Amino acid sequence: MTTSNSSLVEVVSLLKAATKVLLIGHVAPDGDSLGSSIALCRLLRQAGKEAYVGCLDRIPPRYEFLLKFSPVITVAEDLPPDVDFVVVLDCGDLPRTGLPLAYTARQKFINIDHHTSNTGALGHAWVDSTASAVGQQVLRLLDAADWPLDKDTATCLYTSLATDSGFFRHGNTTPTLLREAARLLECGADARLVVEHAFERKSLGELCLIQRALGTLSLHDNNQIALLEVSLVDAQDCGVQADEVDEMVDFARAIPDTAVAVLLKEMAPSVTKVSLRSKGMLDVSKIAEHFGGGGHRAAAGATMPLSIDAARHEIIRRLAEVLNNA
Ligand SMILES: [Mn+2]
Repeated sequence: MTTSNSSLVEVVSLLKAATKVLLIGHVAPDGDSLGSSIALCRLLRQAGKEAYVGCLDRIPPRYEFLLKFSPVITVAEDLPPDVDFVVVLDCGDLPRTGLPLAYTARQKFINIDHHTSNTGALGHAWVDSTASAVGQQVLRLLDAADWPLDKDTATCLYTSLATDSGFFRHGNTTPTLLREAARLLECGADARLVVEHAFERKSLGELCLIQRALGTLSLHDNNQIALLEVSLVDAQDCGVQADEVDEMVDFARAIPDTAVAVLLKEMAPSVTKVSLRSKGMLDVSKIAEHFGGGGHRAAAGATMPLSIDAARHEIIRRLAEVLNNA
């Protein structure tokens, strides 16, 4: 799926006509899902609407600074019972929002997303896989709606653009992304605040877990695959939630001449999350989809109903198959 201007126009007119809206991203929230939801909430409130942000999963400490820009509903009981639309941002499938089935069953949906794996099946969908972050889509939306951009909303959108591009390091760092980030800075976005919290911050526990995870580094298939692991025991010992260490996969990707970096996180004895990063050659979203997940060409992930040992075996086997047939 790529950009469709008609869906942008449709989404703008639906939101302009709405009076009460809930914004929600995905579980295991990141800077894009939170930054874009909070930014859109602020824009809708400034346009005189009743708008709420929901996030029914733990917000990682590095993104807590965003809460000063808007309150966030964190328990399902506090969700507004009847809204004109639930706007789902940065994911396309309802289970990923964490919303209870009893709640979603009676809602209408707008979906704003940039994942290639999104088929556009959720409500009024605006899927633009050319966008590097949903924050860019929100920026286009506010222009199309002719809504003003204040400095705090700009900071939320800057968080979204910066985090989804790995602070302007990943392959999705396009000229457009940089121009739009510059526009956000011109509007007063506090880039230093975002960098300090969302990028530089590392708790003692996180450093302890990185130390342990680096000890698990293994190379496979003629060094084409670099793999790191976080066990449940190590995460618990260090007092860190496994969802806080996703960027650890960058250590594996740093090794020259590897084709793909893998991070395995043991979430429960037979639940393992896998994060995949490629250097461009390999489309890892295809690998993730094979295991029921999704993502982007260079960054993707899946949750596997397997022990960490079984997940390691499956992932290496699948990657080797694809790499050797490329
Ligand atoms: Mn995103």
